[in-house]
Amino acid sequence: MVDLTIVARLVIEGEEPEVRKLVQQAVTEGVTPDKVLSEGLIAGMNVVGERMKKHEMFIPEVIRSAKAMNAAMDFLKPLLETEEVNLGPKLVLGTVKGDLHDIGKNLVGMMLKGAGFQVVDLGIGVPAERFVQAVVEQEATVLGMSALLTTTMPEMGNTIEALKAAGIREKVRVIIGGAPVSSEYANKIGADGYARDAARAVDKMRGLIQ
Ligand code: B12
Repeated sequence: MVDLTIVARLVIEGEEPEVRKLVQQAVTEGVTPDKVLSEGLIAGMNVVGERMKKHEMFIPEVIRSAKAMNAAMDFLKPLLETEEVNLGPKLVLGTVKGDLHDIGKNLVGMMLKGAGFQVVDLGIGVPAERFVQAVVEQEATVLGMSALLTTTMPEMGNTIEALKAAGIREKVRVIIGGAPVSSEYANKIGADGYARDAARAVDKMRGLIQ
């Protein structure tokens, strides 16, 4: 019988082929996919988040862990969907219009997937109206926006205004991030939260949706 704590440890170590193999084996042995997800993959990524915050793990290692988790998720996701398991809160994520920086945003997306969120990544250069459309279509609970340029930061405020104009501002929590952004800026534009890195983004999002 596969020990799920070993799956978690292999996620932390970023051992993609082994994670995938053990996850498949666990399901074959009759462990439910949601149990594999929560006690193996998510448990591992939670440790990764904590270690990242304490600077005990660095970005390349975090990306390795996230890739290991994502590879196993490719196998688990169809099974979770047929089981009608609650896949977790849905987040629409993107880098704002005029901005093509996506390394940090991608890391945030990976960590959130690791934490059990469903992430709809709209990519880079996303205009306000596209964010609004995606929030409606996806029935998202959270909207996450990234900006790395002082010139593109105002797009976050523009998107919040567009959410208000569409009458859906109250339906979605808005969290922002990126090097030039701060919690003061989040307050100024009326966002619900800010996080300075991917590990804290997970904590913040969990707090926001409670
Ligand atoms: C890599 C990089 C690029 C790459 C981007 C590649 C890519 N695919 O992303 C390239 C070379 C393409 C690039 C282009 C440009 N860049 Co550039 N770039 C950088 C650099 C060196 C690193 C950014 C990065 O990836 N950091 C690593 C990640 C992990 O950190 P992060 O992005 O901050 O993300 C973390 C947090 O911020 C947070 N976070 C991020 N997003 C989100 C979202 C949410 C919802 C949450 C909660 C948290 C969160 O969590 C992340 C993970 O922990 C920075 C310098 C720097 N030190 O920041 C300059 C920098 C951002 N770039 C800069 C500039 C000026 C440009 C250009 C305009 C240059 C030019 N003249 O062409 C163009 C802009 C093009 C455009 N329209 O966007 C300036 C911005 C200055 C300013 N204040 O506006 C910087 C600061 C460099 C500098 N010191 O001048 N750049």
